[in-house]
Amino acid sequence: MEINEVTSLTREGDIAVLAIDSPPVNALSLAVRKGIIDALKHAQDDAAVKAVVLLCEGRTFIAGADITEFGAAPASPNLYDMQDALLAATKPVVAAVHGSALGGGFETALTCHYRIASPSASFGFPEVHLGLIPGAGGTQRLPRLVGIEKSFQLITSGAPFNAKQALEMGVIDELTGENSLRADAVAFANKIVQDGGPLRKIDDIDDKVVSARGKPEILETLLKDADRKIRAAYTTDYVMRALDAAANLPVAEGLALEHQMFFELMTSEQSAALRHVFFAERQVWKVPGLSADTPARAIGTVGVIGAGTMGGGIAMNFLNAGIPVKIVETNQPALDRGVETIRRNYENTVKKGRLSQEKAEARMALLSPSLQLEDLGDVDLIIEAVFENMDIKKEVFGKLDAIAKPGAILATNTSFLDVDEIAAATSRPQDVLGLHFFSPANVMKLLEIVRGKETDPANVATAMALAKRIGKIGVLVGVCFGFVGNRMLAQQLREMKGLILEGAMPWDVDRVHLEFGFAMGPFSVADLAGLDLGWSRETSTGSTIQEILCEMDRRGQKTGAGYYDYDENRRPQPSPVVEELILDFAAKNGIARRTISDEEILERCVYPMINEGAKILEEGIAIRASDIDVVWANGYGFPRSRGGPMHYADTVGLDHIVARLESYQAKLGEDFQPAPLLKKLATQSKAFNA
Ligand code: T1G
Repeated sequence: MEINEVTSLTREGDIAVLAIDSPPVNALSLAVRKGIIDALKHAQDDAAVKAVVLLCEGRTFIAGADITEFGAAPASPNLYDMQDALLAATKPVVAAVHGSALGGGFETALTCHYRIASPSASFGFPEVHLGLIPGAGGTQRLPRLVGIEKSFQLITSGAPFNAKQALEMGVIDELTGENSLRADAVAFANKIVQDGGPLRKIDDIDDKVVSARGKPEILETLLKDADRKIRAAYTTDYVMRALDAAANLPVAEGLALEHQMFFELMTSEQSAALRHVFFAERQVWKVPGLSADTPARAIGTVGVIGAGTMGGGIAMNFLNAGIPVKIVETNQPALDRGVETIRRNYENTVKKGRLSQEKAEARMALLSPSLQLEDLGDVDLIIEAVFENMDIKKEVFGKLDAIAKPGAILATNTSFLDVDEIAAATSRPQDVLGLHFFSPANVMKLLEIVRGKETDPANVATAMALAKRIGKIGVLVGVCFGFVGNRMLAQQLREMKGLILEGAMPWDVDRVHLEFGFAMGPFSVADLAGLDLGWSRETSTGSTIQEILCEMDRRGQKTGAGYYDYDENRRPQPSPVVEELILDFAAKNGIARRTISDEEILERCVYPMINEGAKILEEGIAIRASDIDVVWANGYGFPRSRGGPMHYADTVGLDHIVARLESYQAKLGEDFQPAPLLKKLATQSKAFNA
């Protein structure tokens, strides 16, 4: 019988099967909550029904609360009303899990009397990734099954665990067949009915938490031993308080405290920002005008030109996905170095236990080194990662035009050059696009896919599909100097270098960025990347602090000194040498230094980036503001808990951003002139991410 548009109840003998069918992930939307409540009432009222199986159609069990409802006015019945209906059931309810039982989905299963799962199923509380804690009983019921210690690990990490581990921990009662979940669930329910016995409720179990009662040192030790990220997460304190309640309070009081803390977090700016990034990272795949069924070309083999840091890292992405790669260099030593670097990377991953030796060897076996560009004549996609020079790139693409097979995609890894100009060096501009990987290319999730004015839409679709296949977040961008990320980065670089001449020191600028939430400050990042990128002693003019540092052989971490001094463990220290250098440089250039506030440092490093983002949107270089947020959260370490530069601007208020930019414009010039789109939105009291 259909209960509502997403819920049905069907009888199988004495068992009622309550099925949820709410694509894409059976999230606990209002309709799903209503459907479960109404279906349970039907099952309760039907004397012929002896037990209920709760399962989902589609790819997964309930994957959580419906995050799209967050921030909106709560709709009744809420998640707790639905759980109360399950808790009040007088007939056994068996949750039958496949796919991922996450967050509120897992918590729903914990309010059922029994839980079974298919072997490929997984469970987890990913709430902390959204700046939340489990808010529907997870922090009170999981400890009653697995204890405080295991609950601390699972909830603070947000890590999923598989069905086998769930069985071992006592989270589920039985594993089903991989393709017989429904039948096995009905059989399990029948057995429960035949066995009789009292209904089993987690809320009545105490033995797993009583051992931690009155022992706060248990949680204190867990926190002390936790890794740095968990200790630093603002949600960890909330988890600690919730688990302390699980150990020491009756379940009703623990639930009340959990609910209160959950709502406190749900209404926080951090959680709103993290939820924004969650959805933004799923929006990037939606390209207006590119229908979902645009045929993507099959990419069976890839050619990479250049076996340096970028070329080797790029090649690894495809080897990791099981795609054969031909890697080409101009000379044997460079080729050998490149191949050896890839091999060493895999060996290190094997040593860390994150990859089997067998898989590492299988990936290396897919790599074919060559000195001949002609060997790329049969591959489906060629990516060049040669020196960042337009003439060199145009020469390479001219050669590829003659070598590559018809229909092969020719991609440049350039990080800021004009892709249209490169495409014009071939007779097939429709097959040319940019694939801008971020270093280290085998690690960074972001891939800027640069669409040329003549790039064939099928090639765009192919590149987007390939990005997914190699585990990247592919953001489609247009052609301009620096595309999205580097174009905005140029604003930050200009301001940070000006600030240290006008009165701040590199460590002041970095501290402000760290306090804002960046993992590293921009000067530390520069030292890590190397201050001599694009620098040469022959052409150095000594006209900037960075050039002078390079001339002093202070080229960053790799030389033990850059903007910072580094000890033998590469720990950075503010450098008296650099401080003196900056003061002398400012004096020689007639710059009267002044005290610069943290607020000015932050505003001058971030607001011009936001302003550039507005121009990027106006020019159509980025499809949507949230794409810009995805670029910065995944390519440049912009704190996810701030949502990305454009979301952060919305949080601050665009009118405030405009006012501050105009104030700096009056003092510092046209670099701060607000973009027309920014001014328009501010005037209309609108936001970037409407
Ligand atoms: N609510 C609403 N929509 C969701 C959703 C959710 N929880 N999860 C996914 N979607 C949408 C997503 O936006 C995308 O939409 C589509 O589903 C496919 O997602 C009280 C409060 C389940 C592992 O954090 O981890 O419960 O773009 O591309 O790669 O304590 O989605 O297609 O229109 O990611 O196969 C806790 C989040 C919520 C799980 C599937 N749950 N989701 O991955 O597909 S908070 C989560 C995921 C909570 C309780 C608290 C993944 C997935 P569209 P997808 P996938």
